[in-house]
Amino acid sequence: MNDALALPVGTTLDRFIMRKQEDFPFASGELSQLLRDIALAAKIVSREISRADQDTVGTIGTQNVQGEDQQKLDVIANIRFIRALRNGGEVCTIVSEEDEDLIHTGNANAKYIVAMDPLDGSSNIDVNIPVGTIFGIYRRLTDGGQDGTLEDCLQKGTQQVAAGYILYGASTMLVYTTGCGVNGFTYEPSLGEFFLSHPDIKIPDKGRQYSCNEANVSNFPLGIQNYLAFCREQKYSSRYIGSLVADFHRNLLKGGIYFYPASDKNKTGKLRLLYECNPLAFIAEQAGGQATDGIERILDKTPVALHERCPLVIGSSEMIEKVRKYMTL
Ligand code: AHM
Ligand code: MG
Repeated sequence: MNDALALPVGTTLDRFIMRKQEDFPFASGELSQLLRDIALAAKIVSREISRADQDTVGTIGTQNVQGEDQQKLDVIANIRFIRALRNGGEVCTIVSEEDEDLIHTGNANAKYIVAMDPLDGSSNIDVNIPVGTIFGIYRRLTDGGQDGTLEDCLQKGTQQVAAGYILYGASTMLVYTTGCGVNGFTYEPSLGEFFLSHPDIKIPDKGRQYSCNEANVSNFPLGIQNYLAFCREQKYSSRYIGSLVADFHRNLLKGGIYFYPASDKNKTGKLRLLYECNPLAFIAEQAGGQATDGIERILDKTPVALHERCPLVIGSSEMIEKVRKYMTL
């Protein structure tokens, strides 16, 4: 059921979540609380990002599990989201880009798992370019009373009960789905509230923008190279921020395609299946778009490791179909 159209622009996120919950008579309210916890952490991280002072900007001198330099804000965002999820009580276990192992919250009876990239694109932070948080939510498979397990976390994307992202840009936006369409909320800092600003988002079936790191083109698979040549022939616009949430968000609203394929440098692509590709794939599909690794639907992929990477081609449906054709030629 999708009652978003019945709720006017300007509805607060809290009211929206509550009204959605009322559509499901047996809903316990736990997922609603979890979404509110994420929104709380988003407000705090938004404040830290806009502050951008010497306590928050720059590297911290350590590397994350991927071997990438950790920014101070990576660490701050990770702490803020973990704290909100732990205190909220609805999540037993978290997978984070910033932590090699599972993070157990101590809420062993909680039934949800969250996979998240607390601050994606953070290498852009010191040049004031938009960054984002990405999250996917799963119901645990194991019984409560114990910490979540690897099996609980390595579920297919189709098993997500909700997914979303927060874009910290000119304004801060939270966009999420629970499988009943996609809705976007804009944060009003002076009131401390997210308000519904983009109800029932639908991605245009086709667009004229493509987003990829063209410096890697000679290493892309041939099908992708040929598709890129097609985009250039068609005089599509190249639009690449290098911040996945921002590139995805633009394409979601205007129509377009984002791809980060496998290359010689990144043999299985760069982006992470659990907390980058799966949540955005769920949102793309709910908005009428598609997401593939070039061959297989992202949401059908069976994860085998917490931090595994996979190629991503995501966006407007007709553009993805075109890529699929080029990949099979
Ligand atoms: P991160 O999770 O370390 O921030 O890396 C993911 C980011 C995406 O936001 C972005 O689309 C991509 O990496 C950019 O990669 P590249 O610089 O290779 O084009
Ligand atoms: Mg990331």
